[in-house]
Amino acid sequence: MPALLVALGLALGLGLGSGLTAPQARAQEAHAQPVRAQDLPAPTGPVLLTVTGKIARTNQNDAALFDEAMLLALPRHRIETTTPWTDGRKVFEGVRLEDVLDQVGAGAAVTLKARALNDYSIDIPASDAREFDMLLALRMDGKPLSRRDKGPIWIVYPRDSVPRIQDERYDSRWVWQLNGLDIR
Ligand SMILES: Nc1nc2c(c(=O)[nH]1)N[C@H]1C(S)=C(S)[C@@H](COP(=O)(O)O)O[C@H]1N2
Ligand SMILES: [Mo]
Repeated sequence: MPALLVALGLALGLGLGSGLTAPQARAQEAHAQPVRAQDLPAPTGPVLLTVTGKIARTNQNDAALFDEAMLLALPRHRIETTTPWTDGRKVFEGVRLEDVLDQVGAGAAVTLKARALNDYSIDIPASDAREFDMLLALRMDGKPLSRRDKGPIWIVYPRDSVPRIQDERYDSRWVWQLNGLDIR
């Protein structure tokens, strides 16, 4: 019984502790976010991705719009993996989701609400981007992803190299036809 009481006390103490420190930690993060006078350059081609929400850099009202050239100006990365939706090992190329988050000053992101052209939408923990280096893939086996086949942007996880993300919870975050990220 005493052990149970100690455990209960600890649990309550931890809950109270985090409740008190969380807002302060958040405030510090907000201050750490660099204030940039310079906005993002405006897109010149068709807009593929619109980022909204808690971002520090914008190029149209409160949003950051990206055309293909803006995305591909970021460092290119690749992930080679099988997927439940394709046959055999595929080479996905694109840019790291985290680099896009950095571009828009989304350092305080907790949740990314991802939206697709087909109105699919799902919340992705921002920590995934740091943990797994997901891609915003624009090409598969060297060919642009077409709208009728998962394009123009597909969120790709390194599925083959990380066994614990080989499950339905993570599969549902492989948003294809991605066109929006709302940063919360
Ligand atoms: N754009 C878009 N991406 C999507 C979905 C969708 O309906 N639209 N479904 C998600 C879910 S819930 C899963 S489990 C996987 C696989 O979907 P499938 O079972 O329809 O192949 O893709 C994810 N990505
Ligand atoms: Mo799903």
